[in-house]
Amino acid sequence: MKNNNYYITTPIYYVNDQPHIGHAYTTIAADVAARYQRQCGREVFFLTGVDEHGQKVQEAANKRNVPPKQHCDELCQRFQTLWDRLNISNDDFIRTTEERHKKTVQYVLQKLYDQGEIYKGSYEGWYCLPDERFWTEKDLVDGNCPECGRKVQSIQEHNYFFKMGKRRDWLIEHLNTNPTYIRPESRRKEVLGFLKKNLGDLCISRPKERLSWGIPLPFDEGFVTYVWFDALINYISAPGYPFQEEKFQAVWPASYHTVGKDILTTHSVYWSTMLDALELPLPQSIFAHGWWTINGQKMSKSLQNVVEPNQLVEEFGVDAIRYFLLREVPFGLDGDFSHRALIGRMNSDLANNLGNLLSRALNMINKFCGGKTPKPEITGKGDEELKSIAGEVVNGLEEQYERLAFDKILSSVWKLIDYTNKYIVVNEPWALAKKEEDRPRLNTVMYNVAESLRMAAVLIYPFMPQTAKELADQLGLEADVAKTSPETLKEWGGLKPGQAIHSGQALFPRIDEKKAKKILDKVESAWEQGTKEDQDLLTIEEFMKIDLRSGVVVEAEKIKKSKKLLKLKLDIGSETRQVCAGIAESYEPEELVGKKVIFVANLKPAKLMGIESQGMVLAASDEGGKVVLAGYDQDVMPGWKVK
Ligand code: ME8
Repeated sequence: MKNNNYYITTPIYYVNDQPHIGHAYTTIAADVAARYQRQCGREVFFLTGVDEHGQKVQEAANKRNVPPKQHCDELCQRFQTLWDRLNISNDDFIRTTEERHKKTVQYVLQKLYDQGEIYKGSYEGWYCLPDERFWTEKDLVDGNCPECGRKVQSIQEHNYFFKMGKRRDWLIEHLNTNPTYIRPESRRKEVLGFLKKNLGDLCISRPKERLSWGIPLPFDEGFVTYVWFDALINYISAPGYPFQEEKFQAVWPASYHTVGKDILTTHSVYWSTMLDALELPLPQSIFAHGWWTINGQKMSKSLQNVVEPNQLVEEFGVDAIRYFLLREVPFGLDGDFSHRALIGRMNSDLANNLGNLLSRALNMINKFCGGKTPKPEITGKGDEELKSIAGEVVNGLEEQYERLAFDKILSSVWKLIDYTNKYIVVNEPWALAKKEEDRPRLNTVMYNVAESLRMAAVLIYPFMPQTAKELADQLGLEADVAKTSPETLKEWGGLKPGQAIHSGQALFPRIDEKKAKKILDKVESAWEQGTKEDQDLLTIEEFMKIDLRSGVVVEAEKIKKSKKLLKLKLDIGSETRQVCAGIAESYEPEELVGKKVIFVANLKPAKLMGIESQGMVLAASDEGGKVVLAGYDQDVMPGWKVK
């Protein structure tokens, strides 16, 4: 960390679709870190934004039939609205279509071009359209894109390249000498593994005739900038590089780039080498977190409806969602989202352990102590343990935040909350309240409980800002939890005695079985609908299993007793196949001989009217039974693959 500054970023999300729970996850995590650092008194710059150029966005706009900029404006608004709802405290929001960003991208391109770091070359190889990535023959897995498994296209064109490959040894050295550059450790090893292979140069342009929606190269109007080269620069364009030198110098290098594991290579390899070429220092750490599935399934458009972040906030409240996402799964590992687990945690951790503790404590302070936090007098059972648990929580914080170990932080705060509940049970304030001579002890017990709750308010603030403020208000705290450094909690006893409490609503209402059932039933029926819609769709892999071939009819005859079927013999290049086709009402056998058809070659053989059929010919048909064979608009040879 440079001086007292802390600069944290999220990826800038594509505006090709609505924000979903995965986007919310990274953004909430970065928000928690930013809020904690602000509490500690650091100068925080927290950046998020949207990635608006490139093929994906252009295609999404085309699909909606609106100009790309209008599409971006509308989708960008959805992200911003969601971040407001999720209480995201970003200091800036960058859009890659903004002038300030374009100017920086063009500056960087020109600078690297002038330095000889960018050159024009010709590219021949494979291209994955949805991922917008180039691959060499060696990279392909079963002939498909190694990242997404989809089909790649063969491509040949002139383009501009950034000299990335020559920086491979330097980057390996940087990773070896800076073990926390990529976190968690398992991901650093993954990147080192990736770098073992040869590292090529990075194609940083796209010819305008193929893609127009991008930032033009300043030195060649015929090209736009590759979307990843454009997007990564957001991390320096937002803080002002190179036009606002002072502002930029104050925040760069970033303390943390938080990203999902899907985009670790682009950050650790492309971005690091780009920065090196610009002679800028590298960020301190890149953290790649894991992947959320939904009830064990990959997020998809239809399932996404069930866990749409706005709906979740409406149903469960913002803080419960923020808490759940960071408590349920260690940051860095993959996790599975389920409403059942969310309700479970809301009831146990939030309503029972925390919510009940506050309402019990305030009730007793009202009843036994005249509604004011008492002054502690006599020490006794459990005091030392309570203080020592609180000490452990506070002392571990800095290091845990340094590692972004959110689940660990929360579990240790809940250890304090759980122990405070036990402390009440062990000390029985209701019994102490019965005897005047026990009053000094009662005062200590109630003071300690309130002090523990005050600590909890400060500690949970980064995760649950609204709840923390509500907790602090009910306890009657004067200090703003957002500005109370957890450092100050190192000493037990910061709570001022004599403060009036203000009991209010329960922090978290319990979701009883009836309500839980209603929610789960609703989710399940939406879920079934969603998965059904999903099942109706073929993946590209499923489609590719169908072996479609061109075939030529060499023989055709009627089948006795069948009005509809004809028996055909087809030359499909490698062999002759016999098939039965339901086209007898539309075609005479003689007119079929020599016809080129589309043929499904890998269908299980079947017997129709006692005749073996090994495949199927494709045809269109209307409601009235008219059938037209599918064919070609040019001549084809038997056995060609149809795709
Ligand atoms: O990749 N689980 O944008 P993107 C967890 N524009 N996190 C998830 C997730 C899931 N199932 N799905 C998405 C891009 N994410 C580029 C980034 S940065 C210079 C350019 C989160 O809209 C996660 O943070 O595809 C992932 O890295 C990011 O969304 C990808 O967002």
